[in-house]
Amino acid sequence: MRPMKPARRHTANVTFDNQHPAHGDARQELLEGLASAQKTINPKYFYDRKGSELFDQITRLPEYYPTRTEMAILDGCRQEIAGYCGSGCVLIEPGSGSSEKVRLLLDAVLPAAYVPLDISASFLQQAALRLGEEFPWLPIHAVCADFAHHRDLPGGLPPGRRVVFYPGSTIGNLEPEAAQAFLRRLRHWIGDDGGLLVGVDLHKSTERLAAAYNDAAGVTAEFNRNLLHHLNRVLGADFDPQQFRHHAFYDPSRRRIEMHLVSARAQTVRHDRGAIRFASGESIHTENSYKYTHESFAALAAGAGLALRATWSDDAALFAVHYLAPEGSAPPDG
Ligand code: SAH
Ligand code: AVI
Repeated sequence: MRPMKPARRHTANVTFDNQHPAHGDARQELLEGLASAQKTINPKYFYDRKGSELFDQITRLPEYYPTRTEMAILDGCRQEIAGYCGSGCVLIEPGSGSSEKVRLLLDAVLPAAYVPLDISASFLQQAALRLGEEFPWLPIHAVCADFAHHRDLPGGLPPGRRVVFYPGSTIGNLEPEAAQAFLRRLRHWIGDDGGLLVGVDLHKSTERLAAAYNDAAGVTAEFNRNLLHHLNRVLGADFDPQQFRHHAFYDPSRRRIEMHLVSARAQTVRHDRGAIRFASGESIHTENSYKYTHESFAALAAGAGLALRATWSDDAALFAVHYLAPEGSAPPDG
């Protein structure tokens, strides 16, 4: 990844604000993770341009039920959801990716503005421009940033009730304590009168979950290994992705999918400031994807000062969409 200078670009109803973190921050974080006893990389590093494209392919795989299930829920309940959001709100989406899901809500919610927030700069910019052409009435303020670093909402947004749209169970990629801290931050973003529409993947059979992260076409494996190409660019390293095997499994006791890259042999990877040694079979832990029940998610949200106002799910109870509001705040019609 080449470092990108902060930039602001305008195209009709779309602005693009590039606040991508500096290259040096990423280097330090990555090297620290690779120096720990269990080598670990933050899953946000999946999302270079190629990683965002591969994730898009994952969302269309037969085994990966979350995307189509959540889209069906949003599609079926959009009017009810709009009632909670309230028209004229400012809709903010952390981890917006292709901004595919928000399309299902826009004509019902009629927000005053949409703020897609993502770490994958060129993918975000292109997605925002496409959305802007499709919805010319909608002001779009795209912000490329690491959402974990933003204590406050990006500046320069229009006034209006803040509603955060956080679909895809992206919250599941955070450790529960970090997820709760992030919800607390979102609670701060939305103020006392805002809301949060969040998509959560549900705990279910180990077989179903393991299949979703071990697709027959091998796209998830490619997504996992693509991380090493990203690392090669950031660290000036010589990882050979073919020397690492994709490994994903569900741990029902912790209710999480774990993804790893397992070294196929003993090997030394060089980077521009040193070397990293791998024993045969040693892994880099690349992602956790936590699954929740309605109760465990409600408890997580309560710890962040947010109360469940509504829950929508599919008949097979694969996925849930929750509307949360600050505890003690008035209901939408109150
Ligand atoms: N919301 C979309 C995409 C989910 S994939 C959907 O529901 O399908 C997760 C998205 O979050 C990716 O687009 C990725 O680039 C983004 N992302 C992950 N970690 C991030 C971080 N720390 N800051 C900003 N964006 C992040
Ligand atoms: C973005 N996130 C919610 C996906 C997930 O299911 O945890 C990322 C992913 N990893 C492998 N497949 C999809």
